[in-house]
Amino acid sequence: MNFFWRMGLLLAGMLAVVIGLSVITGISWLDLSWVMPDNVVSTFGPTLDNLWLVILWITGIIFVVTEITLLVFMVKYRHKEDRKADYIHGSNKAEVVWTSITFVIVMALAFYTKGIWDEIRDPNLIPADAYPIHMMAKQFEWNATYAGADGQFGTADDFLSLNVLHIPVDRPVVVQLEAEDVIHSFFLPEFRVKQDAVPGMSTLVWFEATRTGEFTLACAELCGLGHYTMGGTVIVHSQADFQDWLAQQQAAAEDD
Ligand SMILES: [Cu+2]
Repeated sequence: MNFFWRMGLLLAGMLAVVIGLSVITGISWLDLSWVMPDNVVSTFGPTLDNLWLVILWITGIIFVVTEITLLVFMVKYRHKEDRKADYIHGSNKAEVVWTSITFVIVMALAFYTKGIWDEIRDPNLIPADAYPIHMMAKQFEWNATYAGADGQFGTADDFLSLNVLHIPVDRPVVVQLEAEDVIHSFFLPEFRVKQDAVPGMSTLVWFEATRTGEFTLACAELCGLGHYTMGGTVIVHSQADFQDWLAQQQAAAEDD
């Protein structure tokens, strides 16, 4: 059996495994929802998902083209009796070409994403009516502080919610994120929110829930032995329920 046949059989085998797996698991080639589930509940989430898919397609196509080229060259330039290898010193032309292509792609992505980046990350563009919450991360819990009736933090009517972040639907929320001990990462997968909490730093992160329900709060930074337990819940209330919950907590805080 010559070399081409062996390579052909190998490729056919790999293809059969991939197709077999996709048939057995019912996962389609073009449906990528199993990679990025369609469970997004924040206003900017769909834009981020879309961006992620665009980048996945670009890198995916480059990956496939590169691997095919590698295979073709492996076959084309395989060992043959009486064929000697050439010593070459690299190619300036090739270097310039692939560096330029990469540069253009990265710059295009930078301009394409600037709007959404500003919207999410620019501290000056945080919605003015965002509801403020202070979040202190520590090994291994999330302490959310609410300002209480006076709307001021650091006063007697502040109250704490441990590992459960209560927020209203359809209203921006701005979380002031801090860490007490080591670096943690505030991760709300369904909101497509992830932000490091760094000791000594105060970071603002905002988002707006688009529907009510219970969602995941997790730490996405390996922060110690108990890291895996550093989880919680985000409860998105209707606006009225949120006001009721606030009133209840405030009343309880005043009783103390
Ligand atoms: Cu942590």
